Amino acid sequence: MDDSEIVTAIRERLSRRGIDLRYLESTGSTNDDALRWLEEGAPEYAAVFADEQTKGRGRLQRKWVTNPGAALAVSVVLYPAQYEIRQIPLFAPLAGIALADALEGLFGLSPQIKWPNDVLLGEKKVSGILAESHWVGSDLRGMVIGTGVNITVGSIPPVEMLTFPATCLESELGIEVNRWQVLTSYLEKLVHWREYLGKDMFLQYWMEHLAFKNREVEISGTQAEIVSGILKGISPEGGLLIQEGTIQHCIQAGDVHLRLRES
Ligand code: BT5
Repeated sequence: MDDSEIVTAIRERLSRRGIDLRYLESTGSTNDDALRWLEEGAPEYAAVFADEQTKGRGRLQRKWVTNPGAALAVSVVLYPAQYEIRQIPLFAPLAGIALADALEGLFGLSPQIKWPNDVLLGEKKVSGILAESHWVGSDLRGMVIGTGVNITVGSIPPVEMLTFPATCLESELGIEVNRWQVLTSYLEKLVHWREYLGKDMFLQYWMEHLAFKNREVEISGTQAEIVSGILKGISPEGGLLIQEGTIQHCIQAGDVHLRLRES
């Protein structure tokens, strides 16, 4: 089967789960495409997948590299219900949980979720997630969750571009990986875990897969002072719990960096 036949088969399979997938050979950023689609009235679970991104974005306009044929770049439209507005910080972890679950199920890997928004294999970044909200005044119109997953070695950017070590699925597994299979499983898991957003099962899965648990870490950010201590877990609202002596900090997601403290 060539790519267009595969896409047709996948579109059909995903549409049975309520996912409407658009495929682009090359685009600037799938998050921009999905945000545009949202403005035009996209259905929930409208998804844009591209083979290549020329202006892939990370947080705070950092660059995300998606080389042709080497990676997954997919963005999904979601409409948080009124009661979920206070759970907005859980939407990026939702994607991390869905991807971790897909990688465990497909390949028996042991992925870890680096708070708030990366998926790691062997303490190296295999995936980055960017959740963006579309507000009109104080009205939340919808959200887009973009996920990049490195599949072949060609997906890994040059080391001088990296702020954290990177890896890809094929390097970790030592076998060829079918990215269409990863895409399908990830989107199906996203729909599955959306039902459990913020519930005990969600928080438990997240805790079990939280990177650097019980290790000494350092958190820094643009406005925050540096906090260092033992990473204890996450709060039900999605904050990161850090124990510094007798003080417990609860760090909220934003532009914060989490790193292991060298001993
Ligand atoms: C992220 O940002 O990790 C979120 C990346 C989200 C990418 C997806 S792809 C689909 C959708 N469309 C988009 O335009 N974006 C989303 P952040 O935590 O800020 O990390 C960015 C940093 O990761 C960069 O500054 C690089 O150091 C590093 N980086 C860039 N490309 C990478 C890659 N392919 N693999 C690993 N690290 C990478």
